[in-house]
Amino acid sequence: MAVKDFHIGPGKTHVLAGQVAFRVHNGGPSTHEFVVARTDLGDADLPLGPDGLSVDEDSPQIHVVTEDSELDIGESRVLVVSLPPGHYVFYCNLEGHYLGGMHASLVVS
Ligand SMILES: [Cu+2]
Repeated sequence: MAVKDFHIGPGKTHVLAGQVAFRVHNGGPSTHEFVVARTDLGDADLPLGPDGLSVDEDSPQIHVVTEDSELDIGESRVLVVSLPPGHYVFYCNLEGHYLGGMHASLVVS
């Protein structure tokens, strides 16, 4: 998994349910965050909050599973999450980054 301006590249788009390890590397050139949410919506169709610049994580259509905030440039982290089957999206929710294209989908089965 790589996050960088303005891209999130999934290593895979389909994994098996259970413990899923995300190795997240911030390729810069700015600070990013990494949010995993369960939703039936497509990764490009998430509702925006009142600022119009970031995803509305209070929306009943989105269930945030985990989030790793403020990855510094060049930093790598491993996030291990237990994921039941479903449709997930990940994105960076710093102002404007989602709109810039920092989102991707993952199917867990
Ligand atoms: Cu970002």
